Formats: sequence, C-alpha cells, structure tokens
Amino acid sequence: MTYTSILVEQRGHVGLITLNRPQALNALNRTLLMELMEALEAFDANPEIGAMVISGNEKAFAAGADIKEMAEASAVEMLERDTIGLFDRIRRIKKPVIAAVSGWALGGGCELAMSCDMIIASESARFGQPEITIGVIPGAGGTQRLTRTIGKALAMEMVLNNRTLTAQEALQFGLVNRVVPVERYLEEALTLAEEIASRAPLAVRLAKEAINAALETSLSEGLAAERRNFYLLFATEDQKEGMKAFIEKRKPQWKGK
Ligand code: DAK
Repeated sequence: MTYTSILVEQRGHVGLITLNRPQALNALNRTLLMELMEALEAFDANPEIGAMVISGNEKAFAAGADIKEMAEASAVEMLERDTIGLFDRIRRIKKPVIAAVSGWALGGGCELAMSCDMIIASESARFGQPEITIGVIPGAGGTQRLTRTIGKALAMEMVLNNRTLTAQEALQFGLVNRVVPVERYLEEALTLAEEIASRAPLAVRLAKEAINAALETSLSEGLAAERRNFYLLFATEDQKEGMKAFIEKRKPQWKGK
C-alpha cells in the first residue's frame, strides 16, 4: 500500500504511523484520515505487531481537521463525507494505540490524540479545541472525551473560549500519561509500546476492552464485562503459561493463544 499523507514503519513489535503533511501542520484531510485508519487496521491484523504509535512532528501532532477542505461544504456534503464514520474506525482497533504528541494537538488533532489509549506528550505539546473561533464546535468527540477526562469546568473553558492546555496542565488534569523533553517523546512512546507489545497479547486486548467499557457502560455492566474477560483468559494457553512460569520462577513465553 502506498501512502501519500502518512509514513508507516515497523519498529520491533510496534507499528509506527507518522502523520506527514508538515506544510499544513498535519491538518487532517480525508486522504490522511483514510490512510491512517487503513494503516491502523493493517497493524491490528498483523500478528507481529503488539501495539501502535501515532505521531506527528515536533511542531505539530495535528492542527485539526483540514479547514480548507471543509470551508465551503454544505451540511449534506459533510454528512455524505462521513468524516466521523472514518474517525470512528479507530474505536474498533483492538491493540493499544499510543499518541506521541509534540506541538499542536488542536481540534480534530486533540480528538485524535484522545481517541488513542494513552498519550505521551513532549514539553512543547499544546492541546485545544479552537473550533469556536471558526464558528463551529468539536465534531469528533471533543465535547465528550474531554469532559469525561478533565471535567466539565475546564472542558467548558476549552470548548467555549479556546483555552489551550500546556503539556504540564494536560498532565495535571489527566489528559496525558507523561511529559518528556522534545528530543525524547517519540522514543518514550515507542518504548512504552514495545513493553506492552511484549506482554500476553490476549490479556492486553481484553484489558483494553474492559477499561473502555468503564467509559461506555454503567458500573454493573462494566464489572460484568471485566469478569467475562477475566474468566475468558482461563481458556488461553498464555494464562496457563503465565501462572506456571511464576511458580517455576522463570520468564513466561507468550504465544497469543
Ligand atoms: N486546516 C488547514 N490548514 C491548516 C490548518 C488546518 N486546521 N492549520 C494550519 N494550517 C495551515 C495554514 O493554513 C498554513 O498554510 P499556508 O498558509 O502556509 O498555506 C500552514 O498550515 C501553517 O500554519 P500557520 O501559518 O497558521 O502557522 P502558525 O505557526 O502561525 O500557527 C496555529 C499555528 C496552529 C496556531 C494555526 O495554524 C491555527 O490556528 N490553525 C488552525 C487551528 C484550528 O482552528 N483547528 C481546528 C480546526 S476544526 C468532523 C469531525 C471533526 C472535525 C471536523 C469535522 N466531522 C464529524 C465531520 C474537526 C474540526 C476541526 O478540527
């Protein structure tokens, strides 16, 4: 598959996708989003890969949806383009996806980072939902994911008044996992992804699914989903191997079965 707006490479057991429209601060046009989703789905189906990293460049993770592409669109055209349907494909990815964010993560760029499972930020990362400044509101989960993560008060300020968060603020409010110097943010994300990729694959997959259930269901349903996944893992060879290796005081050999 030849891509025009992203770079794709395999680093060990990690699939690395780099958004690559630097001239437009990685603005998310339809081609880029389509390529990103295809690359994620290909890595998800590749047994050699255990986790993925999405990155941009030092200056911009992504400065939002491509304003030039949608400026003249009608409501019906926006509906027919179904950008949100494209965006939503990331929710069906089963392996962990880590966003490595430096510079701008605005609008759809912030929404993309929040759609990932974890965020590693460089000290220069800036998070914002500036849609109000161009006469619209977030359309790919900004009002929902942001509010659930950082709370109503700050989400209101960000969405209604274009308040941006520094990397340190994003850490303080629980939006990102950690903040590291610009020179190290990608390496840090790749190391975290490689560590997760070295763990029992089915347990990782079912753990991600259970955590996401916490955000999408009631507590009882979430607890039931967790328990189902817990019991299900006793049907795997990796559970037998993991517990046997502990008792035998050796490192487990995972098979993903
Ligand atoms: N779209 C298109 N081009 C962009 C862009 C964007 N979002 N952001 C930057 N660029 C382009 C600039 O136009 C400029 O191109 P040239 O003029 O050189 O051709 C180039 O990138 C460099 O940008 P600047 O010259 O502006 O760079 P500065 O360092 O001066 O400023 C900035 C950086 C990030 C503060 C500024 O570029 C900026 O404010 N950018 C726009 C940020 C923004 O408003 N983002 C939100 C976009 S709305 C949907 C779901 C989601 C969404 C939409 C639909 N569906 C469900 C259908 C999401 C909406 C959004 O994200």
